[in-house]
Amino acid sequence: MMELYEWPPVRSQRARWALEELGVEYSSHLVDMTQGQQNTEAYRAIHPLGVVPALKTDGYTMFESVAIVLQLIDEHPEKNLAPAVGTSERAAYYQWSVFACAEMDPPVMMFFDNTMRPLEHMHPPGTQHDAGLAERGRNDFATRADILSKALKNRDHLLESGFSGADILIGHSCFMATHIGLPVSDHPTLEAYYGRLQQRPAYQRAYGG
Ligand SMILES: N[C@@H](CCC(=O)N[C@@H](CS)C(=O)NCC(=O)O)C(=O)O
Repeated sequence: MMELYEWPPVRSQRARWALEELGVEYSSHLVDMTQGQQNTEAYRAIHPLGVVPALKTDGYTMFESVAIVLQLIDEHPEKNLAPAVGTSERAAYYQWSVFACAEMDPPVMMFFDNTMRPLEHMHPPGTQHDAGLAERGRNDFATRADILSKALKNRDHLLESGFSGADILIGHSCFMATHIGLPVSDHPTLEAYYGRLQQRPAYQRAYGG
């Protein structure tokens, strides 16, 4: 059985949401960040950076939330969560999937690190919140939210062909932004899109509500 290493509600939710969409059976290992479990030798053998998520299967162990989602979806082509390789839809799928980790995560984390992250969990220890960096995170997030809003103007999902793994990845960015106080509501098209994603039963199972 697949084993997911997670500590909700962080980026491990992307993997959980994909597992729920695909109907894959899995077990959950909570890596308690408040107890430093991410830094144990046992967990570092699974994820050398000591962050979540990581996924252990009969055949492989892997980390990186986006890579895990893409791999799981490839293992279940019958669920149609990824367009055919080599098509223009696949190009859009790659683009938005990578956009999630390369362009959405950094400003969201920059904002979180400089507003909500408890001082005792700052890296390196002793670092203080920096209001300038928080503002930069907010502005960079807004720029990217505008780009997504334009892409979603006349469609329900990022791909013309409908819901895909790219929506799981960007949808989690919307969740995280909302969760830490970055206003998705300033971007009505993106907010409506996120609202549609939240209606999905698999989303509700993954995010607990
Ligand atoms: N690029 C990685 C980032 C993973 C990551 O940084 N996860 C955070 C939670 S969102 C974490 O585990 N942080 C542990 C810590 O800050 O000590 C991915 O997308 O999987």
